[in-house]
Amino acid sequence: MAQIIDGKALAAQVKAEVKTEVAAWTAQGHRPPYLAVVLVGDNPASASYVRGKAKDAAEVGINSDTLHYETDITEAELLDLIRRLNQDNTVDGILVQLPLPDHINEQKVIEAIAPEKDADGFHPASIGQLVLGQPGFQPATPAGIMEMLTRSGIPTSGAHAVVVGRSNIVGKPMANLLLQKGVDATVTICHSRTRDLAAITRSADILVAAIGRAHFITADMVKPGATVIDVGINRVDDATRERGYRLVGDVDFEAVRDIAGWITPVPGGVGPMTRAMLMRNTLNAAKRAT
Ligand code: L34
Repeated sequence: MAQIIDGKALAAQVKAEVKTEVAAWTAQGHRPPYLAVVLVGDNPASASYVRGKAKDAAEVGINSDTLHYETDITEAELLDLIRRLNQDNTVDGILVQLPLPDHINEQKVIEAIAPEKDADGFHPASIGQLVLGQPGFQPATPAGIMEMLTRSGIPTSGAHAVVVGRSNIVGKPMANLLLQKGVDATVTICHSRTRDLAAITRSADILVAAIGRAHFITADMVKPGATVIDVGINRVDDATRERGYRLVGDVDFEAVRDIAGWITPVPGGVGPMTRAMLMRNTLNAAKRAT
């Protein structure tokens, strides 16, 4: 039976550290760090994640506002808002929650954010620094996964890490972090066109599932003793729940936990850790601003 990697508990550790650092920072006479969160439209999942971010910020002593706009905001209006936040010296970090409506070019919006306020680490400048192994803002989800591995004492050097999914916000940065000098994993990236996926995932010592399909990773795809990191957050109908749905990951948790050595749950795994790493990025943005 696999050991559970408790994302909620690890996120609480990270948040406690950030809280101590924020207190030390303000004790030196600085104002508290400030994060502007931009939310467009009424996607219930996005609204829920953004509420979580605001709650975490308050908990660690970071000030934040959620700037909520209707779905019909134009791309030009959104770009103009970002320009104003870029120029506002009281704003340390800017985050535009994704996905955006179809009429808005996400990449254009990401690139409009001043690199020194890129709390999400999605700007090409941040991605470039990550790939080069230079200090900079790292996307919160893959950075959180690295913390989970380190804090759980899971060895990475020489390990075969298989990342399933090639998104700009998880798969690509995740693979690059695992590849860094000092982490030293041997990395394979798989995606929807990969042939004989199960043969590859079965050779993984560390398997990161970021596909976006409920229960996609089944027990037969996992090597006994492997570390399985589940990035998926899928809503499946569940009439027994008050909300009418429950959250499940990309991994068939109940079956895979009998095979794996370590496994992250959903909820309470990667999600809370993502939020905690965002707080760390925001603090770093405030420190870099002075
Ligand atoms: N710009 N867009 C931007 N930055 C991000 O870092 C994100 N991401 C992803 C979606 N879009 C983004 C998030 O914030 C995914 N994501 C995220 C963050 C937190 C949680 C899930 C996804 C989270 O808190 N999950 C909880 C359950 C939350 C619930 O009940 O809905 C968990 O325990 O997994």
